[in-house]
Amino acid sequence: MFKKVLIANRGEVAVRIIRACRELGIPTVAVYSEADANSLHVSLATEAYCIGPNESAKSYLNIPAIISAALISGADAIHPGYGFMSERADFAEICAKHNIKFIGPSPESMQLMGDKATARKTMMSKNVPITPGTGIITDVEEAKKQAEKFGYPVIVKATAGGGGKGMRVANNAEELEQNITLCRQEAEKFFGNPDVYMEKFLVNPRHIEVQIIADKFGNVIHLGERDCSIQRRHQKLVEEAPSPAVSTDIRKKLGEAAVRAAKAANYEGVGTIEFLLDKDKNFYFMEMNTRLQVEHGITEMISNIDIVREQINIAAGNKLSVRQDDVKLYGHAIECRINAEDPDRNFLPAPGEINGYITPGGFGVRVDSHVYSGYKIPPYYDSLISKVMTWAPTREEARRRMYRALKEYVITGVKTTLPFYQELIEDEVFIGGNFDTGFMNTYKQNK
Ligand code: MV4
Repeated sequence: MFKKVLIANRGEVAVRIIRACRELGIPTVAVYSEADANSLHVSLATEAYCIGPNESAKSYLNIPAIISAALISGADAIHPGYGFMSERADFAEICAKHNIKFIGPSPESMQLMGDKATARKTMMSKNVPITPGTGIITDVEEAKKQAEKFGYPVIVKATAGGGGKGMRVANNAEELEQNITLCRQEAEKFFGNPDVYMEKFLVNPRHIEVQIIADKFGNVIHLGERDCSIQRRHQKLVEEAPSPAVSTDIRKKLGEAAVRAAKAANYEGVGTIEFLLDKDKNFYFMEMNTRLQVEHGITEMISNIDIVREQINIAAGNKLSVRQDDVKLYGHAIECRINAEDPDRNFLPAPGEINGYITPGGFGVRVDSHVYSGYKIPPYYDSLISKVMTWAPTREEARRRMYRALKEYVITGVKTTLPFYQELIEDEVFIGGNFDTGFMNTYKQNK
């Protein structure tokens, strides 16, 4: 096992990882920016190093400072969490050069999945369903012919993009030509790679993602799906597991496709295969997230498997502790991401000092957070305060428990999205479970 793990992250995920390390008996190293000196991850870790000023670019993305902290402290592994360095193949390579284990997949797997056109090709070769589409577009006239064949609308995507960045929908040939030009310019500017490709555009699908875990011995398991359809501008708001739209039969097919996808990438570690599900219950591979995800906790609740503990164990070279046949999914879990944002002002970030704080508790309730009464939310990073998760045997019980937990939760001093969720959880479309990625567009209009 590792002698010491450095957590190259902040906020609730840093706390989550420190907790897993503690339970494994591994000392931890926190790194922090000047703005985060009073953050909970700093006091929970065994030791802590300031790695730079407030801005992420000078601290949590500062590779020399992070590597120096690892070398000085004698950490033999780095956990990148999510965001920041978590999907940077170059960072994983630098870790390897310094004899530090990057807790995540190989740089090669990350690169393969980071290039969306290559990922699609790889999936196609392993019979993982993908949307009708093209490879990298080289000839605009040829692209127009292809689009006629698929039928409009189509979506132009940057191969280096992902998570909703660098994509544009076209409804006709004229828009397609414009969007290819615009998308190429944006892709060059944001990702340093102008290559774009095209897919048939699915209108208001569900966002379904499958959690997988793979060890270095070629064992790959899946832990079922999460439904992340309720999102706003590609920020997830509510996630649940299992999806109300997925039957036992589809779950098996999704899980098997996800395992094939992970094997195709020679994947090692924890990861998520993102699919879109259409009205006829056809699913299509979208992308793979080669990291631990924010919403992993709801999968832990229905599977009873500690995903971060497995992740650290696997990175240390151990075998998966469970086989697919041992995975028993039970009950239903829901997560609400509570942010320091003003829902009445278009979710405007609302940093500041929390001066009163009472968390919900009781059976089936989990709150993952790094905040406390007196904590100042800095304006430099994302505005996530906490993740409220509830579990119960059925969806309706988990939903009612969520309502109860959200009503118990007190956060004063800053505006939060708590009131927004208290309303959403009682929305009749949400109660019915019959929603898709268009949910927030219609929800807003009716409020
Ligand atoms: C799509 C799509 C419809 N058709 N691709 C956005 C995030 C990225 N992972 C993929 N995305 C989409 N790709 C085709 N061919 C619709 C989206 C999409 C979306 C996907 C999941 C969750 C929310 C979304 C919101 C808008 C668009």
